[in-house]
Amino acid sequence: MAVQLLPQCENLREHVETILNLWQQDPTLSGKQDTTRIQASLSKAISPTFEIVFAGAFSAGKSMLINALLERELLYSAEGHATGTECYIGYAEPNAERVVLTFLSEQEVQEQMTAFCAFLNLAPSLSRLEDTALNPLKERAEAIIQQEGGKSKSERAKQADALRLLITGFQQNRDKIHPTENKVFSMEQLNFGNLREAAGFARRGANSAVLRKVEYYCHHPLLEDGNVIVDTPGIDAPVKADAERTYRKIADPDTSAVVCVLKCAATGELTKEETELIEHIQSNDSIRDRVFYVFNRIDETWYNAQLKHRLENIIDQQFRQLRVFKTSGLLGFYGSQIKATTPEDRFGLDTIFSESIKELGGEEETPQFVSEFNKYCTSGRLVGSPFRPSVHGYDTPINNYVRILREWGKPLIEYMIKDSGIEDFRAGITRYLTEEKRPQLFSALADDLQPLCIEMRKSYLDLYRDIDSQPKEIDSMISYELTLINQQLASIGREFDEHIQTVVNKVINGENKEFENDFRKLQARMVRRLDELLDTFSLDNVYSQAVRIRPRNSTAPFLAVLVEAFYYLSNHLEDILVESASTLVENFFRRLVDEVRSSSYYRQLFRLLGSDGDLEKKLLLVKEVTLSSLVNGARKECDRYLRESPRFYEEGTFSIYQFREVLKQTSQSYDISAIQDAEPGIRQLLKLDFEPKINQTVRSSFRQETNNTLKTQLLPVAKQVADEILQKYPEAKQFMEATLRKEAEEKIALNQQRLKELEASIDKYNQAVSGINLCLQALGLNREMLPLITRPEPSSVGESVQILASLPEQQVGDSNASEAVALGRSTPIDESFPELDSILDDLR
Ligand SMILES: Nc1nc2c(ncn2[C@@H]2O[C@H](COP(=O)(O)OP(=O)(O)OP(=O)(O)O)[C@@H](O)[C@H]2O)c(=O)[nH]1
Ligand SMILES: [Mg+2]
Repeated sequence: MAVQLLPQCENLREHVETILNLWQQDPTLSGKQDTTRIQASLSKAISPTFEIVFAGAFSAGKSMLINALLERELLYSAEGHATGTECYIGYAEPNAERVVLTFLSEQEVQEQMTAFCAFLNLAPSLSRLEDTALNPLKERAEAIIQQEGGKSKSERAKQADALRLLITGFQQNRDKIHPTENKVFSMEQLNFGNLREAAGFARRGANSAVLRKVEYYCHHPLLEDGNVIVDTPGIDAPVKADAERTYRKIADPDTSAVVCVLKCAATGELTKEETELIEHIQSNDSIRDRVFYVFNRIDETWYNAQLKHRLENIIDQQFRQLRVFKTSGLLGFYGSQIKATTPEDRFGLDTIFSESIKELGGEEETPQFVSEFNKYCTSGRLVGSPFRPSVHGYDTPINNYVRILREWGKPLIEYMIKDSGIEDFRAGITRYLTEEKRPQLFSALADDLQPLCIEMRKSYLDLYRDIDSQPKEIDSMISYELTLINQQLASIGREFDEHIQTVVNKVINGENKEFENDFRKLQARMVRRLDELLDTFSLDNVYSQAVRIRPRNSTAPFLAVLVEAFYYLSNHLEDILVESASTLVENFFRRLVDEVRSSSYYRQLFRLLGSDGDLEKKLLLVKEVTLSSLVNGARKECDRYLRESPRFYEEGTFSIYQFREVLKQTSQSYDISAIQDAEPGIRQLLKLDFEPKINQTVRSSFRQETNNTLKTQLLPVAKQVADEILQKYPEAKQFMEATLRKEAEEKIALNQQRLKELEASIDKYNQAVSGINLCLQALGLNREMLPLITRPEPSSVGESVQILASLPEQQVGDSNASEAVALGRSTPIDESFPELDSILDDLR
């Protein structure tokens, strides 16, 4: 089944992989495009096999269509759920036809049985698959089929029938089923004399139930060149696991093309499952547009004008410009089979159909094809043809069939086969497989590679130009570097300024996490401190303080007590706010200095000056100014706490009510005891006045103060520093002159190294692309070739470098055409890359 690639294409995988590796290794390129699509198209192009999967609704006629395509009865085709396993049909030499059968493992059989039992609400013990457990289960399944009135009468009956077949299959093939492995048998091991017998075994329902995979190897020209036809269970098969197998096959990267067999000729509409199938097909990169849509059962539209009309609408609206075929697998297949029959065997009734005829009480049962044939003769399809068959209502279908064929013979059969559309389908598939497939697969690969190559070529040339434009002598490198100093100083200053702006903006917008944390701590400390102060301050002390101020008097007004308490609270709160604000500023600047130190502009500044040019010192100065400004702000803020808020004394507020109550209490006597008794009330009063003030501070005014201070202190300094850095040119020049020699030496060496690597990459790229282009040419593809890279002449070295000088001779080739491709001259590529000329001009 292996396919011989053209000699020019033998190293295709290697070439494409070289390009992909170069792409992956280059960090500037690797993230830009996804290469999985290229890998998929590469494996398709060089794969020895090409799997064509037939998929569609169950009973759409997939198996019949494959039989018709190959003109032999290979696959089991029947009403109801016929195919339960994947069947592969590959190529064999005429005398080497064979079948390979892969059986389920006992474990898999058990899993399937358990699933059926769960559906049927049966709870048998299946720990060991002994007949003692299986026979009663089979009887239960048969009973269910009877109850439901037949095996296809309901979903329950269908599942019961599937279970029955599975049990029978397991019992009959026990010797071929391993506990955990999938055993594989050749035809000879199973004592089948030929493919027909083996296929007959696999077709039987019970056997097919325990088969995991069937592989046929047949002699047919369609299967040459590695083509493999795959038959699958219907996507809406009543046995869920079977349907899932089909979906898995559709997603499988081994699947290369799909024949989507649709049933809408018989139903007049696309089902939900069919639409889903089409979507699934489209999402597999291994399939792309390699899809054939077959509207099978077309014969049904011949007897029903409405169906015909609906089918035409569907095709017109949804399948225009796609590969569409209309077929009758049934008429096409049996037509091909009865061509070889004679009046003596009653046109196949005694041979091909002998099994399906089985006499029923002396009367023969009509095979499906015979009825369909008679229907065909009266369908109107023969109008305008030389045939005039008549079906007599008074005679049996079988007699009509034999008589008509006797009268009209082979020409009528030929006519019907033509009508069945099978020949057109076969011709279409054959043309695709023999003429279009290979070129198309390679073309798809080239299409996928093209954008990648264009990107690589551009990137390599840009890099080449960049390295090449840099001085190659130490002295010129030094003067080149010196010319850059001004520019570098300016960008250091600009980056510093931008950095500070970003930091300040983040604080203002509340996006600096650490700063927000610190500020929240400040808020919490203020609120907690107020509570502590209210809880712990001593009224005795406050009262004594008020009395002490006026030595002439031995008592003090309640208001004086309040006044002292106000001073006490405000002063203590000020202490805590000042302390917290200092911590906030300290932390903020510590982080800022750390960030600045680890920035690239800071390193660059060191490189140019050998120091940071007092940058850090300046930041610390700003810190001091910011700190004192914010401490002042904090003091001012807390000083204002001394003023009672006017709301506090407003008529009708709780605070004024409380004030009066306390006043009443304190005026009871003139010694300290009245004040002491009023202590809870006084605390309450203080709380009512202070809480809103603190809230205002921590939630709004002090935050605003902080933001403003940072902004007004930091931003102007950042600008000023940027300017100062720019002024450092003389210092930088002096310093750099001393260090540049060593740096220049290193840089030149590095550039040489980079250039060497780049040249090696370009050579590798060119070799790979020439290899691919030669393969594309050998296939006779009339398409744009992949772009080669013509390395520009180095600007300071006079000699011209012929880039492909290192190409092996056989790749450059003898013919002028292939030489032109290999050298990247006068091919369609040059026209598609006009920018190359301008790059070359620039470099010269
Ligand atoms: N009228 C008519 N019947 C057809 C045609 N093709 C297939 N059939 C019948 O439809 C039934 C199902 O055919 P299969 O080939 O088993 O269909 P399938 O798609 O393989 O079905 P599953 O394997 O069960 O998914 C059989 O009885 C066929 O004889 C057709 O073109 N016209
Ligand atoms: Mg089938």
